[in-house]
Amino acid sequence: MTTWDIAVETVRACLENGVREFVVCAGARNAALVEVLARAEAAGHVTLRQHFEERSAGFFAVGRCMQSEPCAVVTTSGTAVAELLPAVIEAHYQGRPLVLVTADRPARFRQSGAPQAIVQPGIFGGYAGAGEWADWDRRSPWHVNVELEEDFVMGEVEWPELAGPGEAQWPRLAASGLARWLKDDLFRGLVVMLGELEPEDREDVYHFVLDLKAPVVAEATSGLREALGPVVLADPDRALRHQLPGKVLRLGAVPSGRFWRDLEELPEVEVWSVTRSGWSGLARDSHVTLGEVGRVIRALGEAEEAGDALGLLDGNSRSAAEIEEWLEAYPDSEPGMLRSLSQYAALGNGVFLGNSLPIREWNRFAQWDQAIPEVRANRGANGIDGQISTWLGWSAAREDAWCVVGDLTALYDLAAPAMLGQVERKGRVLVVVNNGGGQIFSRVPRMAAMSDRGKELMVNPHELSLRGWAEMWGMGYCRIASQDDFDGLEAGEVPLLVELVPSAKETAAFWERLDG
Ligand SMILES: Cc1ncc(C[n+]2csc(CCOP(=O)(O)OP(=O)(O)O)c2C)c(N)n1
Repeated sequence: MTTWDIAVETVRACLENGVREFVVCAGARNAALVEVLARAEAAGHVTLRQHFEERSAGFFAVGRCMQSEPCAVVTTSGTAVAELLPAVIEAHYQGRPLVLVTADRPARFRQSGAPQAIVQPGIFGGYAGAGEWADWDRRSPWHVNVELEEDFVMGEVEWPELAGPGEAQWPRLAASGLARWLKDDLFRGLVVMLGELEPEDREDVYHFVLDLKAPVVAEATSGLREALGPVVLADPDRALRHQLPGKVLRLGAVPSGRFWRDLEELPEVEVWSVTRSGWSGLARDSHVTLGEVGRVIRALGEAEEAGDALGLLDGNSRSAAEIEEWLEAYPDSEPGMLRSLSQYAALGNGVFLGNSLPIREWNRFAQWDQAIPEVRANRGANGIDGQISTWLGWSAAREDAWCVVGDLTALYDLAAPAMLGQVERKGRVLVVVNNGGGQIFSRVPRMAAMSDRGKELMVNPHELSLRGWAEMWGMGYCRIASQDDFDGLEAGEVPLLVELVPSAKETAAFWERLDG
């Protein structure tokens, strides 16, 4: 086959397997693929976007896959391929259909030291499947490595009759064990923990949880944190530390809260997870049901009321009132500013939360009155890399999309805004909580005993402002250093960068009151 024919076949196979979106990262080696894709775009078969930086492109594609459809990244050969590894790992742990189409030099170049010739087959290890397309389950990364000569002669392309995108493959559903478990020993206290839920799972989870009437720990990414009302624990990490439940039912992705981590050391608490990713999220024994959460719940039938055997919800209004009191007392603290920010963001059309403090503080301190249409995060491998890119991918077609990340997280993904010209811009707001470094580490108790130099190495302190970065990419800019500055926050036609600068003094005082 000629290089052109191989390129045509590769793109056709992608189309036949339901891949309709591509992020192109060009180089000499993948020029034939790029040209075939350009023609597929002209024929109306695909959506193309481009980026010069493969790491960012990979995460952007992970974000696109959050819409349940596969997305491919198309790279040239060499280290361009290696740049995709973090996104592939994230997609592996999230269970996303990320496709990697990597141009390679012909096999004879391998281990020769020739330019841009590295060993590409298997480069993603166990994090991506490869081989016959028929073996792809459409819910995990898939690698297509294509050997191409650099010179090629272009020909015509005939497009196949395209079927629908194809369904993800799931193992056979078995819910009877879980149904029995849910009825046993309810006197020991059942707590439901909600991690990230796909939008199509939410309705079933919502009704099931309300029927169960058990206390709920609802992460913002479940999409049900606000909607479930009085059964949601206002300060779950504190409530559960004092009163240990006998059983935990987790629905959705692995939760980010403290209590989930504590479960590692609490083998007496039985845990059953129902999850699309299949990960138990714990290194100890627990039960896992792999499947679409909504379908598993429907298979359980009517939920029997479990109730609140331990009275965990009794102290709920007191906990909530206490948090409100400290948020009001320290309005310019990081939690205080996040509370105000969440009131603005709730008017938008979805929020993406960065790892580190944003996701934890949002879960604990964001407003409770208004349900936000969708909240997303990259909780697969919990990296701080590629966050802005993933947000842009997830919200590419969405107006009024918000993102909240830490300053180091933003500095990690400086090339992400290159995509701003290829996505919806209206009402887009990127909030960077600039607390001068990785302040999550200053909240870790065991760090208190570290030397000053040790702490400095952990936090990466800095005094940078992101104003110049906003200007570079044509974003509006707004600095918020106190509650009064929120008056200047107005989203518009141009993406807006909000640099949120909390008071370190108020933040320290807030935490001392809450934890003290
Ligand atoms: C790729 C990657 N490198 C390192 C880490 C370890 N890490 C976790 S949080 C964090 C600091 C994040 O700082 P920032 O984005 O400013 O957020 P803040 O802690 O201030 O909320 C680091 C370095 C990580 N999670 N991922």
